[in-house]
Amino acid sequence: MIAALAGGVGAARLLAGMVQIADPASISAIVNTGDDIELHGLHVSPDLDTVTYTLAGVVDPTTGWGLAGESWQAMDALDRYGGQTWFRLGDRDLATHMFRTQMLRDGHPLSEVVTAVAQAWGVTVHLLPMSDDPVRTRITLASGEEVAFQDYFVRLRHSVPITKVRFDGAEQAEPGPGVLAALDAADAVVVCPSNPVVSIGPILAIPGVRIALERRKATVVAVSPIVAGAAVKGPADRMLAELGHEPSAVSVAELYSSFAGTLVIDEADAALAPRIEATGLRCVVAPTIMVDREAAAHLARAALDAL
Ligand code: FO1
Repeated sequence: MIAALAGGVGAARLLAGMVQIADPASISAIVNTGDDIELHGLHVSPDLDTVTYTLAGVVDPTTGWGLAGESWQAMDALDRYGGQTWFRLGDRDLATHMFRTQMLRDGHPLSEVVTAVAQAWGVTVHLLPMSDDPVRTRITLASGEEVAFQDYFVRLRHSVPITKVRFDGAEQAEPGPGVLAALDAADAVVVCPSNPVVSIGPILAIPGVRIALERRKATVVAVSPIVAGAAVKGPADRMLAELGHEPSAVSVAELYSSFAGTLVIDEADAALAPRIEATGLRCVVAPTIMVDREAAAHLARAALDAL
């Protein structure tokens, strides 16, 4: 049994590799919900949808989110009214948010929505929201203004410096159904190559999660999302720097060293291995750029073999 901590695109790609070397039904992915957003009266869960669509083989391959071959009639029609179209919701993607919103309104927890959506797409990996309770990542910009995650990430194109990140609601949130059980029962826990601050951070902020990992640290392996000082995708390197960390795999090791036993880094960072091992983590060097599913499968294999 494998448990994975997952954010969006990088995690989804690794999981798409992992299902090629392990039985999908033996994998439980604990997914970040701090990016969730209410828009047009709909509840959107970007990381859960990115993981679901990627595992279903229907994700848009260029963006890594949303559905391939989408039409944008609703967004175009909304433009007529000057409505909010900065967060692009394709016509078929909208059905996911409509369905999720109705299930939530009918009193079903997010975890039941996730199971229904995953089943509808034939995804057999167990997808577990980190919590059924609302947790929202809030970003304080250098201007002092605090904004919601998607406002920072999409509306402002994460092109503004930040000074603080917090996870509103995390202290009061319960781990989602099956989350702690998966972390206790798994033979291996894989921390996917997602943004350590805003994708893995919210999951660790859920009461009980960090301690569950610390208890089994030796069988927790993380894959660095930072390669040669840069994020493979997104603003993780800049966020680390703006929050006072060196934008490198060494900072990832320092952030993870209390609950992970091993960090997989890219060959480009091989020279950092001594500094990473000085943080207490074992360091494994492997190709970590997932150019295709085969590369993702090899990376998943390398991560699991590291334990
Ligand atoms: N990212 C963008 O950069 N622009 C968008 O318009 C956008 C829309 C969107 C719609 C649904 C969805 O599931 C994800 C979407 N994303 C978009 C990606 C999303 O902001 C990120 O994947 C995560 O929140 C960060 O991992």
